[in-house]
Amino acid sequence: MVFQASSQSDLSFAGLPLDRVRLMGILNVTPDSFSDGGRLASAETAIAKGLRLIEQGADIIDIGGESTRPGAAAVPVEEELRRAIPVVEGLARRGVLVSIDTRHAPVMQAALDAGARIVNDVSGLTHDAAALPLLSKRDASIVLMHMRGSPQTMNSLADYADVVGEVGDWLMARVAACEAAGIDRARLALDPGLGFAKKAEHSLTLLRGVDRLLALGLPLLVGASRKSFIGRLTMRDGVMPEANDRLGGSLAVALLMAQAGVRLLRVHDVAATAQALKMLTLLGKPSA
Ligand code: HH2
Repeated sequence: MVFQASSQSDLSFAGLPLDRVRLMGILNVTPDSFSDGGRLASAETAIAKGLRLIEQGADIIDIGGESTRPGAAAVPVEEELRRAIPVVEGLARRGVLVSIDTRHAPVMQAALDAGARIVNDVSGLTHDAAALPLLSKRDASIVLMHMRGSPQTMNSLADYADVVGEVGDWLMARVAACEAAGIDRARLALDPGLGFAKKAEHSLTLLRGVDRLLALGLPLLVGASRKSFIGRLTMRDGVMPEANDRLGGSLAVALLMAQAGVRLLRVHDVAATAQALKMLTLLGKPSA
């Protein structure tokens, strides 16, 4: 199979040259991600986990205090702040490049004040009207992800004639909205939002059509790690592998995306992904 070279290697994101694949390690600070109680213990546990992900090869740590899984209940902003900000502060203080995964302007603001340098918004800065004006005054880098509706409603909105084209058009409209608000496109990365208002077939089509998304000319971030579409597409005897049992599928997607020229991957399993990418490079199939 011949993969077309892309120009991602000429780009950078949040100060990281995209001359090679960069891993965004996922650090969820939702209650179900902690086995023990106690907020301080939770923050310390999360900071230690973030540092471990960096040792394993992550370039960015993406901290999220609100689950955006399909059907997940919304979390009050105060609670999201209490969960995420001490962890942002603890990791930023240790020199980690921190991304805050939030749809809420007050959380973006507090995270940037605490040292985060990337805002990762699954709503592409559409959820909170205060987000664009806020970010026009700050110099953070921004991930614009495609979705429709909210985590509560998105599954019913997965209806596309040309999912790659429609997602690309929507993302470029968000780039235009950012530029109109005074945000330079050099600060932006795009993300097709696998699994967000997408049926499994849509996520597959987006991955197969990644060249068209790369051709948009902005850094492209892909988050397939442990997503339910991998589980749904790899069912055995009608049983879907649990999130923890989707590493094989997640690595397959990561390697194919790297070969296609994607330079930003959002992953849970940093060590395994870094090892797989190392082998890809050694085998003479470095990303384009
Ligand atoms: N996926 C999730 C959350 N944030 N951000 C970006 N840019 N791209 C993604 O694909 C993306 C994202 C999925 O969130 P959730 O289902 O809560 O699980 P997890 O954070 O463990 O991936």
